[in-house]
Amino acid sequence: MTSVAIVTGASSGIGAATARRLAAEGFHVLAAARRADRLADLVAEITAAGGQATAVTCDVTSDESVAGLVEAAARAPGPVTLLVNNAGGARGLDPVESGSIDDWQWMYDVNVLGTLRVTQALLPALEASGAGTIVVVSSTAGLTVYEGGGGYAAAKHAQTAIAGTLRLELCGRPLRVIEIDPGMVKTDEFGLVRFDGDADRAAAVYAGVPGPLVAEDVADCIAWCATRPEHVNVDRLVVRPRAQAAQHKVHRVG
Ligand code: 8X3
Repeated sequence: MTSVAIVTGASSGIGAATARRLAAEGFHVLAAARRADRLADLVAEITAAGGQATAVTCDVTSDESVAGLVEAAARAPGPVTLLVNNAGGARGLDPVESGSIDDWQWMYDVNVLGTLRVTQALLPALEASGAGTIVVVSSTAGLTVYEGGGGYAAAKHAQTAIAGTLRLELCGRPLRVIEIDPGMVKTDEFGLVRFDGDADRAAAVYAGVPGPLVAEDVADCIAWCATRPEHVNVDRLVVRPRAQAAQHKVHRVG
C-alpha cells in the first residue's frame, strides 16, 4: 500500500519542492497550505509527472483547520508514515530593541505553535502506521543567532527545542524525529515575506553569493533522511551553501 506523506507549507519554496520530491519517491503526498490555487497547480503538476498527491487547504495556526488535515489524513489511501513540518517563515530584520511584537507573534505562531499543533494532531496516525517519521524544518537560525534575526532565531530555536524534546519523549515508540537546519536558501518567497514584499531587499541577501541553496537542495536532504531504514534516525542535518561557512561568513563575488 502507498505510504502517505504530509507536507505543510507546501504551496511554495521548500515545501513545494519537498512535495514534488516525495511524490517522485513514491509517497502519496498530502500537500497542505493556505493557498488553494497554488496547491491545485502543484497537485496537477505532480499528477502529470506520474505521482500521487492531494491538496489540503490548511492554516497551521488554526485548530479547526488542522482538524481538517487530520480528517484528510484519515481518508488518504494508505498509512501516514511521514510528516514534514515545513510551514514557517521570517518577518522583519529589526534589532530586538525595536522588534515588532506583531512580527514576533506571527513567527512564533507559525513556526513554533504550528509545528506543535500539527505534530500533536498527527501523532496518533503516524504511530498507528508502525513506523512514523516526523521532520521539523528549522534553520541554522535555530542554532545560531545573528543581528536583526532575534525574532526568527527565537522561533527557530524553539522549533529545535521541540524536535529534541520530542525525540527524547518518543524514544521506545515506533516514531523518529528529524531536524533539518538549512542556511541560506534562495526561494521565491522567504525574503519577500521577511521584507514585506520589498523585492530589492530580498534579492540583496543573495547578491553575489555563488550558489545559494535552492529549495530542491533541501528537499533532497529531507527525502534522504526520511527514506533511511526505519531503525536509522538522522537527528539533525545542517545544510548550507558552500559559500556560507557560518552565519556571518558568506563569500560574495562582484
Ligand atoms: C535560514 C534563514 O535568515 O538564518 O532559515 O539566513 S537565515
